[in-house]
Amino acid sequence: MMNRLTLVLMFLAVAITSTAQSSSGLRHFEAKGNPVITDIFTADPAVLVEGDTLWMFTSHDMKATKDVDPNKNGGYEMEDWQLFSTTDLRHWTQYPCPLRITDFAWADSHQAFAGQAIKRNGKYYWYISTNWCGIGVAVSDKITGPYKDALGRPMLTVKDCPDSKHAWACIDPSVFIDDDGTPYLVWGNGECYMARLKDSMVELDGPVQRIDITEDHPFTEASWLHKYEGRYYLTYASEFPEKIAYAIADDIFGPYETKGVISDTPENSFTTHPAIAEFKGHWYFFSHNGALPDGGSYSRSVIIEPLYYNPDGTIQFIPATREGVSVKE
Ligand code: FUB
Repeated sequence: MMNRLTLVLMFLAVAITSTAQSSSGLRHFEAKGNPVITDIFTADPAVLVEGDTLWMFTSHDMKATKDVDPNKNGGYEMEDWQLFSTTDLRHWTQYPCPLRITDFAWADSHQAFAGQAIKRNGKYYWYISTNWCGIGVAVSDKITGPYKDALGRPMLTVKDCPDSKHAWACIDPSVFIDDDGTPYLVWGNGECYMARLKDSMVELDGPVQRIDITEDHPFTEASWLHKYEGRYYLTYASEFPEKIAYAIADDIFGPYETKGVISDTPENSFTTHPAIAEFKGHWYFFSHNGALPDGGSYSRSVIIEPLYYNPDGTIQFIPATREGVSVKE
């Protein structure tokens, strides 16, 4: 039988543990299917696998939690980016906000659009977009930050999107390091662009090249590059409202052959935004919908589904479910 002293000691242990968690700024939660994160609105997932940990970098929609003019900022109210980690896709940790749009003094748009982070030479480089002010890059010695603007100016602007005419063409950077160690950046809205990066990760190494995507599944935005069995997969948001389509190439700069739609327009959101990664021997697809209460196209939520390849390397259609991933070890 527990005596009173034991009960008091147990209570103190619990109290001390929760205080330690809140003072460290970490928040632990369990995902109950899709959407994965239910207490803030998250969008544009980008993932980085390190050993047994999957890190997820997201945009942060603040529309539903703020009293804002619905016509302001073209509907988006996005001031910072968020970081999460998991070892089983079910138990998650959220970290103190590692990067804000105000960390980029030149970003007069004040819009923290989609980005992706990667590790190189012992540092983490986080490429972000800002709507019409261009693509920036932040750097940190630790994945959890603090991150600082690596250049003090945009790394790319609409001038680096030579075939584009609209102000928001230079968004949605996705970074990829090939097996031989060469880094690449792919980005764009309306038109898709790609360039090799220097080892410094903050400068282009060679010309910007336009990636032609055939008209059967036209390119809108949200490119994501990955490699599977020696071939390059360019996954992207197509048409509007957006679906996710993909194309495959033998050379990273193409030509890319479109292979079809792998995910339909998500529930209650006219945008969608893919990430694809292998984690613990299984492949996963990350995206967003607007399915939370108060959710919508400007208050989105990250979802995760399993992804399967056919024997010829094509990707099976990914139905949207509320169940999400089942945890696989
Ligand atoms: O989240 C803002 C923008 O909406 C992203 O940059 C696009 O990919 C779309 O998801």
